Amino acid sequence: MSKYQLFYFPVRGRGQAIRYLFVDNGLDYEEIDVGGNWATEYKSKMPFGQVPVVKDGDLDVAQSNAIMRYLGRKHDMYPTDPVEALKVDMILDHSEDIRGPYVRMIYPNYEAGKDDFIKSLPEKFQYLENLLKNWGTDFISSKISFADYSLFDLLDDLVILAPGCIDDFPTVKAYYDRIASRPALQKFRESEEFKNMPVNGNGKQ
Ligand code: 0HH
Repeated sequence: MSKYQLFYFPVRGRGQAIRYLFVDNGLDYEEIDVGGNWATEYKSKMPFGQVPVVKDGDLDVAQSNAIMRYLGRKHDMYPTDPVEALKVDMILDHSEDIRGPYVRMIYPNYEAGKDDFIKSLPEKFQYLENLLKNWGTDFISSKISFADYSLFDLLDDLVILAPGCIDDFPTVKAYYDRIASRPALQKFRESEEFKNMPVNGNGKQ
């Protein structure tokens, strides 16, 4: 199998969950930094004029969540049981309901919007706490799925934004710690490459 290529800016952003999926599953990939010549060289070549894009041989895979689903299906990280797949889909959509407002706060409205955004989080965490507690599994499903990397990365961004914000939600906190302590992810997150990579493109976090 040829090496995957991840086209993205040198930030965590919407590329980070993809990186976690590659790293945690030992999948070979290379980063293509589109930052230098984005407008002149890369934008027009991307299916939607945006990144992340993963190249799998001749195939251009675009849209971050579609990329995650594609890799999940290819590498046995998307449950085949409809109810288990539903859990994974529900959590990914819930994550997106948080990530969207996060991005819309971080880029154009950080100073004015940060406090209100942080105040909106406990309600969102409580839903997550209830579901994860009720399902009672170590991951969203019985084994790790693509959505675990998406949820973990989102929680990580939120913990950076508001340290301690998940501490009142024991199931969510234990879940976050469990994913963070997976050996390949832990090693990757201790690397200089990871530590030096900004969370977002404008330096806000
Ligand atoms: N729905 C898409 C998805 O989920 C949204 C992708 C998207 O917004 O995949 N992509 C943005 C980049 S993410 C994009 O392609 C934000 C990262 C910003 C990094 C800035 C540069 C940092 C330099 C160090 N934007 C470019 C564009 O739309 O032209």
